[in-house]
Order: sequence, then C-alpha cells, then structure tokens
Amino acid sequence: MYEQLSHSILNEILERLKPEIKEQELNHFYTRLGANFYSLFSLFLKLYGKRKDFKEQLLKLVEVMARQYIGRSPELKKTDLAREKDYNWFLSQKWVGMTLYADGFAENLLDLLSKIDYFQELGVNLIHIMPILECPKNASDGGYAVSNYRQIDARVGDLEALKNIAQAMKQRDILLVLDIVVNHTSNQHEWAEKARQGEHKYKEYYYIFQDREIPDMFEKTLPDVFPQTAPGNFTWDETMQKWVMTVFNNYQWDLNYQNPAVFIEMLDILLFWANQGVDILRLDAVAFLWKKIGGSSQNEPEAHILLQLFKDCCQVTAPGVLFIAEAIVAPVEIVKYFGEDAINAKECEIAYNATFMALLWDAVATKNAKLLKQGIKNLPDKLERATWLNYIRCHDDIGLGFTDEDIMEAGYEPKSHRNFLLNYFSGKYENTAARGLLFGQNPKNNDARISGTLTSLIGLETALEEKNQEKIELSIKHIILLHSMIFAFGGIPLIYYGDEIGTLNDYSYMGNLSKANDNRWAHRPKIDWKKAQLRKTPGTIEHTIFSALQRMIKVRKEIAAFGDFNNRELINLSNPHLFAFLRIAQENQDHVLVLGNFDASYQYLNLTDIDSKMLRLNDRDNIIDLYSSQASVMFKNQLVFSPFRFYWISVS
Ligand code: OTU
Repeated sequence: MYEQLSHSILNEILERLKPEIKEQELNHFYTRLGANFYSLFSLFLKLYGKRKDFKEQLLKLVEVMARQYIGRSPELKKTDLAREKDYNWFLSQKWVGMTLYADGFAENLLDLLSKIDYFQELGVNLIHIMPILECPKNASDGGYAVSNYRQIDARVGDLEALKNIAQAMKQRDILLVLDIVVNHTSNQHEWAEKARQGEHKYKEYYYIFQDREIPDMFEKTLPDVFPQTAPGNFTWDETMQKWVMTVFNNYQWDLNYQNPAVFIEMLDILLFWANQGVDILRLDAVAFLWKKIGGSSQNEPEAHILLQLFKDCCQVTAPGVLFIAEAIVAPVEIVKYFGEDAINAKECEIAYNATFMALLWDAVATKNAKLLKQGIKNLPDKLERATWLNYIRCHDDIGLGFTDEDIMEAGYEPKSHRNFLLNYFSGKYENTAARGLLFGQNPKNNDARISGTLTSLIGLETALEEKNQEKIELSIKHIILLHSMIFAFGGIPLIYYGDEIGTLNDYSYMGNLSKANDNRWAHRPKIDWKKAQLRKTPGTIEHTIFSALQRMIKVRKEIAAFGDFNNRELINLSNPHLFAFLRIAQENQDHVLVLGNFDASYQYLNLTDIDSKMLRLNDRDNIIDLYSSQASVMFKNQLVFSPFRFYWISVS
C-alpha cells in the first residue's frame, strides 16, 4: 500500500544508503521493499516509535535487508522468483517431512550427506535438521542454547558440510529446514559475555535487573516452563551480581526485543541462514518473544508484531523462504501465528499442529475418538495460504494441550481425565502397556507432560518384553494408524526420525550427567543402522512399519484431495471408536474419506451413517481402499474395521 509518510521516509532512507549498496542491481529488492514498506514501517513504529533513534534503526534495518539481498546467490534468487509465481507450492500433498538430529540419525553432517538416499527410499522430501549451531557442550538444551549463530557446532560439522547437504537436497527436490532460536541465547554467547563485562550496548540485549523488585513482579504470574530443572524465570549472575531473565533453563538468557537492535541482529541471522540455502526456518519458542509484567508473557500482541516484521523483511530479501512457528500453546492461540485477518500468512506460513498431536494421544489412551472429534471440531480455521505441520512425536515432551471445555464436551471431568492420561502413558494405570516418562512435573499445579518414543508409548516395548506376538502386531497397527491420520489430515506430515523403523526409548541418557535430568533424551535416539537395515527383511518390525509408511507416502502424493486448501470436513459418526473426515478434492477429482478405528477390537460402520452425509460411495459393493488398493471389508452393508484399521476411501 502507498502512504505518504512512510513513503517519504523510505525515500529518505534510500537516499542515505551507502554507495556500495546503491551501486548494486536491486530491482526486485526495490519492488518488494516498496510493496512491504508501509506495513514494515507501521509495525516498527508501533514497537519502537517512541525512541529517539527510531529512524536510524529503520535505516539499519533496510541496510541489513539490502546487504543480505546482495549476498543472496543468483540460484536462490531464481528460486524466490519461481516460488513467487507458484505461490501455493507448499500446500501441495507432495511434501512429506522428517525431523532428525544430525548426530542421532547419522554421526554428523558429513555422514548425513551419505544417507540422503534413505530419504528418497522412504519418500520424505522435507528434512528438518535439529539445531546445529554452536552450543556450550554441557549446557546446550539439545541445541537450543546457542553461543554462536553463525557457526556450526564443530561436533556435527561445518558450514561447508551443510552447504553440501543443501545442494544435494536441492538437486533431489528435498527441502531443508533449520532452527533459529530467536527467543534466547546461551549465557556463553558473545553478547552475554559482553553484557557480563558491563558493556552497555549488550546489557540492553537482555533483561538484567539490579534486585528482585521487577523479577518478583514478573514471578507473580509467569508459569515455569521447566519446573523441575529450572524453577523460576530469573537467574543470579555471579559476575554481574545481577538477575537475568531466563524463562527456560538458567543458562538460556531471554533476548530483549524491546530493543530494536536485537530485532535487527536476529533478522540478519535469519537472512544469513536463508542465504545458505535453507528453504524453511523453524522459529523456536515464538510465543515467548515479548515480556510483560502481569501476565504469562506468552502470546502477547507484540510477539505477533515481531513475527509480522520478520516476515515482511524476509519477503523483501528472500521471499521464497518460509517460517515455521513453534508455538506449543492453546488451540485458539496457535492459529494466530499464521497472522490474523488475512488470506496469506502474515507471520509464519507453517505451524506445528500441537492440538491434533495431543488429541491423537488422547485417542490412543481412551481407545476412542470422542475428544479427538470434539477438539478437531473446535480447531480454529487457518488462513488460506498457510499450512499445518502434522506430527505424532517430536524431540519434545507431549503436553495435554486441549481445552477443559472440550474435555467436558467429550464427557469427561478435566482434572481426572488429565490425570488418567498421565497415569496411562507413564505406565501407572493398571491397564496400560505404555512406557512413557513424566516430564516437567509441577507440584504447584500438578501439571506434567510426557516423554517417550512413539513406539514405547504405544506399547511395543512392553509387548516385545512379554514376547507377546499378538500385542506386537497390534502395536504396529496402532503406529501405522496414527501415521495414516497425519498423512491425510491436511498439511505437511512430519515423521520423527526412528519412528519409521519402530525405535524404542533409549535410557542411556541417564548415565550422562548433562542429560540425566531431562528425560526428553529418552526419545532422541541414536539410530542403529544395523537394525535399520532390517527394513529390507520382510517379517521384521522395521520392515512392516517402514514399508507401510513408504506406501502411504507414495499414495498420499497421488491424491490431490490431500493437498491443503482448507478442504477437510469432519464427519460425525455414531460409533465413538471411529474417527472420520472427508478430504474434498478441487475440480472433478475424487474426494477421499479417511476413517480410523482407535479401538483394539473390531468395529463396524453402518454405511447409512455416511450416506446421510450426502456422500455417494462409488460402487457400494466394491469400495476400494486407496492405501491397500484392495476392496474394503464389508459385512451386511457395514464396513468392517479390524483393531486399529484405517481406510482411505475414494468417493465422488
Ligand atoms: C522449544 O520448546 C524447543 O522445542 C525445546 O526443545 C527447547 O527446550 C525450548 O524451546 C527452549 O529453547 O518453547 O513454544 O514443553 O514444548 O519448551 C514451545 C516444552 C517451546 C517445550 C517448549 C517449547
């Protein structure tokens, strides 16, 4: 949009750009800057307008965008233009992701490069490499306490190795996702060191307090993210003799985004990685970006403004690069990270569907889809040009992130239901085979979350120990059922590395001092490649799961209705164990009916249940399941579900 004030300021800024910038070929940069400047200016003004150096800071911001644009390779600029043209590219069903640790999935980046074939064998084409930037060895929070944002941790490799990976992936049409930890740095980051030495500029990068006055005000309402290992949100720094805000671990210093210099530094870092060939940046802990006394300091409107600003600026320099919002918050809050009142994403194009994830786990424990249905019914609509990351497990714990209202609607009492879930997954409930671990237990409110691999949480670890073949088979079917849901739901499915070959909990972290107090390490395995080789031997667990996912991915890619265009309709079935939704195709292609049985026993679906939804199944006597390419099992006009069976059925 054109508006006089901002435009006159833009002219002024362009006038003042250094000759070495002005001399460059900046055509596309200028058109994009012109398009975004009104918004960019207004947002920057909202956050920093009261400062005397406002214009200077704005100039610096434009300089950073311009310099990084100049540094962007012609090849990446070509990708930008291609993605501008094909702007819905990331909504296609062709994308399937995997998250992994470079030193867990492989030995290091170099070794990872040699394992790219594996991705293609499985069919995944979006690879999220967990944080690889430099971190202090024994205080890294698994890579989320960065001490140098421009250096890859020597333990996993170097920039050269990453560039080779980026290039190899590009050649095979595989997207690369990297983390940027925007909310905090390690206490050993250069900025923190300088702050500690008393440099004013860097003291302003963090929240540092003389005494407990302000910290105590904050503490009245701030929750604890890691109540067991890092209670409280402030840490005493001996050298400075001051309190520092540390919402996560005590060695993770929160960045002060009330200071525009911090925003500009971080933007420079985002664009630096965009220029290394990263397709998608995962922005960590975005809900926490803005702190305010008298609240939870999560989901503050200013946090959204910051993300809009990041997006506006990134679009000017590297418009082909997308953001993932890692905001594990309440369902109504998550969707706001796409941006509100818009068609295309104003903040992050992609967000973790933590709601769906948690609801799936509820269905696992209860063996029915009551809360799952209720939660999905109330899942807020997302923007048209934005999409979900649908996942079952990730490197973090599982939080029971659904609302009490929905729990009640589903017919349970919230407190006891949540307790039941915690007991179920931690193996305390008598009727459970789950081998989860309680994480983040908080005595103040009896809260807890759950750690453990998919395989162990589902019960396969127990079944194997008991050598119970029937239970082993059921667990595998259960694992496949969950994947059938995230593959069909709408959005990008994200497999957690190791799950594709049924990797169990790894308890070796307990013997490692820097990991022992964080049981999330139980589900951050080192892949045993000898075992992984069994994926090629029929009859093994590895083979059964791997080949099922392989097939599912192949079929998904062929089904246009699985693209994410807000084309999902929940179907209410009378059988509480069944979960069903319809994926609506565009134009004259077939819709797909997705059905899953969450119970461990046989279930039936009366076809009249579906007919009433005005769906005409193609040929009622011969309903083909797209996944297996076989006729569905019918008995007296009823669709038969064996335990944990799913169907992907084509309907017209
Ligand atoms: C994120 O986590 C990362 O995924 C964690 O691995 C890090 O420990 C953490 O940030 C700090 O960098 O901030 O928005 O319940 O879900 O800490 C959510 C724990 C986050 C995590 C939460 C999360």
